[in-house]
Amino acid sequence: MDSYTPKPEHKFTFGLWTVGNLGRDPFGEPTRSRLSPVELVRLLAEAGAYGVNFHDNDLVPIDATAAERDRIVREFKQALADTGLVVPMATTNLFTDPVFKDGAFTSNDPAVRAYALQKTMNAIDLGVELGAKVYVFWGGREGTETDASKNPLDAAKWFRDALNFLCEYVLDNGYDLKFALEPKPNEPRSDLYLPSVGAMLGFITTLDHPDLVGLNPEVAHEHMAGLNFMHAVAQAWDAGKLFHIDLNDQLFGRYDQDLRFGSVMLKQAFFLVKFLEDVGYTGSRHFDAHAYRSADYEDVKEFARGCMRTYLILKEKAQRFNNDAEIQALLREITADDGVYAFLAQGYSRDAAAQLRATPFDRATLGARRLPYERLDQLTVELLLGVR
Ligand code: GLT
Ligand code: MN
Ligand code: MN
Repeated sequence: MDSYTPKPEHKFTFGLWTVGNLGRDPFGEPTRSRLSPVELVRLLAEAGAYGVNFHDNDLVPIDATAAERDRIVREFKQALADTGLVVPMATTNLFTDPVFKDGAFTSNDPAVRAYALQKTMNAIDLGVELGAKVYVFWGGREGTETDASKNPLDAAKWFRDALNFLCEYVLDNGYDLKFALEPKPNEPRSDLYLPSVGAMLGFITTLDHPDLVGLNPEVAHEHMAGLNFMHAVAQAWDAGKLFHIDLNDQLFGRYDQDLRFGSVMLKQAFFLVKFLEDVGYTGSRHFDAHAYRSADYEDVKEFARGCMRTYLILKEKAQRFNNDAEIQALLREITADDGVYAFLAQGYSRDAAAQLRATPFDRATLGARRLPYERLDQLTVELLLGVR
């Protein structure tokens, strides 16, 4: 037990599909044998996780009978009770089965769209039964290989109609559940619709119940598009839409890697953790990552521990950054405000505009102002490298 040991208050969660990943990739067969949901719950409990999330079919196979479903759910609930793990989030698998090869809510086939809705209603019931308060929508197949195949305006309408229908379903059933949309730019489709956090935020404003719908941003997905994830998270937070978060790691310009949190882009991970902790994000810290294909289940446990431990180490580094006298003095210098422009703080008024127009600016002096960002960044790097 040290200060990097995960505790329930940290709200570290994993999907069944993360530690349950078999090591299959497009070029190779599985390298790990399948563990049951109950075994995965035990593994997560041993690693120190707080919660476990799932797709409907991570728990109940797509072709299970009603009796099988009931037995599986009963055993899973028992494993939760035995370990103390909770289920904060659930979601639907709308991507594995061939029925979804052209999309789920945005399939060209109305029967597939209807089936996707029905499957999601059932999966929402399952998630709510197990205590989920957040319901994720990752549209893994909602996209195209060829734009000859689909009109993006039709796709947007179908996706909107589906979310509106499902929001009504949640309200009608009195469920305490919010939706979190998870954007991704590509993979497995060549292009996915609504590819970034910004795109999803815009889309949510077109829904019938925008208050019920927020974001589940994922590190890897914004990185795949070469974007600054922390900025995307900040925008979602600013809009009151950071309902959930998928933490992992990913180098720019690569296939979908889903690496252990903080394993490749440490500085980005640091500023992300610092942001989440500074603003007081209280939701799950969900790790949507998987262990290397070379790992056995002992190593999978190390992977899970590593995600949480790195988060907590970075959290401590963030505190150190906030308490570092030299760093804070630099930040005060950079953001100094003598109050001269306080008249702009209330926004536009005719008086403020007139006063602004009459204000002289010394452009050369402003442009020559000292901004010691090299010093600041080096101090940050030294702090991260452990010599500060
Ligand atoms: C899938 C995907 C993830 C999503 C999951 C939720 S499943 O593994 O790569 O990013 O969050 O459907
Ligand atoms: Mn991913
Ligand atoms: Mn994800």
